[in-house]
Parts: sequence; C-alpha cells; structure tokens
Amino acid sequence: MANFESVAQAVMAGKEAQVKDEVKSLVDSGAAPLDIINQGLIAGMNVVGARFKNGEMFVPEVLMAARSMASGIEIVKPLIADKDMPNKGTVVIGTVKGDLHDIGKNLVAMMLESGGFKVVNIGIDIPPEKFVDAVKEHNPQIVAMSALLTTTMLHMKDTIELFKEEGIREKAKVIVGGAPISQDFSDEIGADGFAPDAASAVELCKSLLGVA
Ligand code: B12
Repeated sequence: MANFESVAQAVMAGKEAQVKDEVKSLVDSGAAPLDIINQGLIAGMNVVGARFKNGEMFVPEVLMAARSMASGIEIVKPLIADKDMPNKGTVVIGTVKGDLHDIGKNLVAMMLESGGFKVVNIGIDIPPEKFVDAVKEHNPQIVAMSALLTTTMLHMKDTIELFKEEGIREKAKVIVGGAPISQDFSDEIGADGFAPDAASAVELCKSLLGVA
C-alpha cells in the first residue's frame, strides 16, 4: 500500500518508477495532491538534502532522488491550482558567461524547487545581458549565479554591475556559489549572499526572503 512515508522512502532511494507508481496510486485513493507533495515528495527530498550536506549521500544519488521527486511532482501538478503550488519566491538561476559547468547549479535548482521555490533555470554560459533580460521577464526575488572556473567567476561582478547600470539591482537579491566562490568573494563583488552547497543555498534563500 502506498502512503506518504513510502513515497518519501522511494524518493530517498531515487527509485523513479516506484515514485511514479506510488504517487499514482495515492492520487487514485483520493489523497490530497498538496499532501502528496509536502508529506511525501518534499519530505523525502528534505532528508536527501540533509544527508548530502552531512556527506552521507553523493551527487549521483542526489540527482536520482531529485529526478524521482520531479517525476512525482509532474503527476500531481495538473491537479493543483497554480496559486496553491508551494511558492516561497521565484529564483532565476544560471551559470555565468564562458562557464559550461552545470551539475552543481542544477542540484541547487532542484533543491530550491523541492524547498518550495519557483525556479527558472536559464542554463549555462549566460552573459550579464541575459541575466538582465531574465530579471525583467520573470521578476524573481532572487538571482542565483554559479561559476566553477576562476576565470569565469569575475563575470558575476560584471553581472551585478550591469544590474546597477540597468537600475534593477534592488529588484532581486543576488546570491553566488560554485567551487571557487567564497563568502569573501561574495562580499567583495557586492552580492547578497553565498552558500557552499545546495542545502545551504535553500537556507540562504529562505533567510534572505524571511520565509520559513
Ligand atoms: C564535471 C567537471 C567538468 C565537466 C562539466 C560537466 C557539467 N555538465 O557540468 C566538463 C568535462 C564539461 C568540464 C569542463 C571543463 N573544466 Co571542469 N570540472 C568538473 C569537476 C570534475 C566537477 C564539477 C562538479 O560538477 N562538481 C560537483 C558539483 C555538485 O559541485 P559544485 O559544482 O561545486 O556545486 C556545489 C557547490 O559549489 C554549490 N553551488 C554551485 N553553484 C552554485 C550556485 C549558487 C548560487 C549557490 C548558492 C551554490 C552553488 O552547490 C553545489 C551542490 O552542493 C571539477 C572539479 C571539482 N572538484 O570541482 C572540474 C573543474 C571545475 N574544471 C576545471 C577546468 C579547468 C575545466 C576546463 C577548462 C577543462 C578544459 N581544459 O577543457 C573545462 C571548461 C569548460 C567550460 N568552459 O566551462 C577546473 C577549474 C580550475 C579553476 N580553478 O578554474 C576544475 C576545478 C578541475 C581542476 N581541478 O582543474 N569540467
């Protein structure tokens, strides 16, 4: 018998087919779609986030868990009015210009989504102008930039400078991350925050927006 706990367990184990089956049978048995998301899918992903942070789970397992969770959400999403979808705020996320690394960025995106944020993932090799366009189009509360190369991390500063020139710096909080990024670098370029990993990125976004 499927229940919220077994859905959460299947997410933790990254068993996508099982997550789908269990979610479908919960839907058929009349469980509330939001409960399936919050008490099943997101509950499982929260455990994954904590285990990843503690070094008890590794990137491939986390990606499988995140994918399983996303498949489950796809099944229940059509049953939920948009306004009822958990939304703590919108985050535009991308990897900066010249940088093609996206594994960490995608992890952050998926963890934010499972943390209840609406995420607009604009991809890799994103020049400052495209970040500006995305802010104008999506009105995010947070812009998240990722860089894995010491040569490309400087484009984070360029992007923040262009936000200022365009008069949109105050529209959204800017957070930065990626292996070469530090709190000092974040302060130096005038970002609003830095987080060393995906689970901390979720906490950072929550605290910047003052949401639980
Ligand atoms: C996988 C990888 C690649 C893959 C990328 C595949 C992909 N789709 O992403 C490929 C093979 C394409 C690649 C290419 C290159 N790479 Co590479 N790559 C790596 C490697 C091995 C792992 C990166 C990774 O995915 N880590 C796992 C993820 C989960 O960790 P993460 O990215 O750090 O993300 C976490 C945090 O940083 C944080 N985070 C990440 N983004 C954000 C954003 C925000 C807002 C926040 C809050 C947090 C956050 O949360 C994440 C999850 O916890 C690293 C080595 C390393 N140890 O980092 C080298 C590394 C980054 N690469 C390196 C280099 C040099 C290159 C190349 C130039 C190699 C070459 N000569 O062609 C090219 C550059 C291509 C380009 N233009 O981008 C160097 C960079 C050196 C430097 N100091 O600049 C590294 C460090 C390897 C090394 N030791 O030399 N690479």
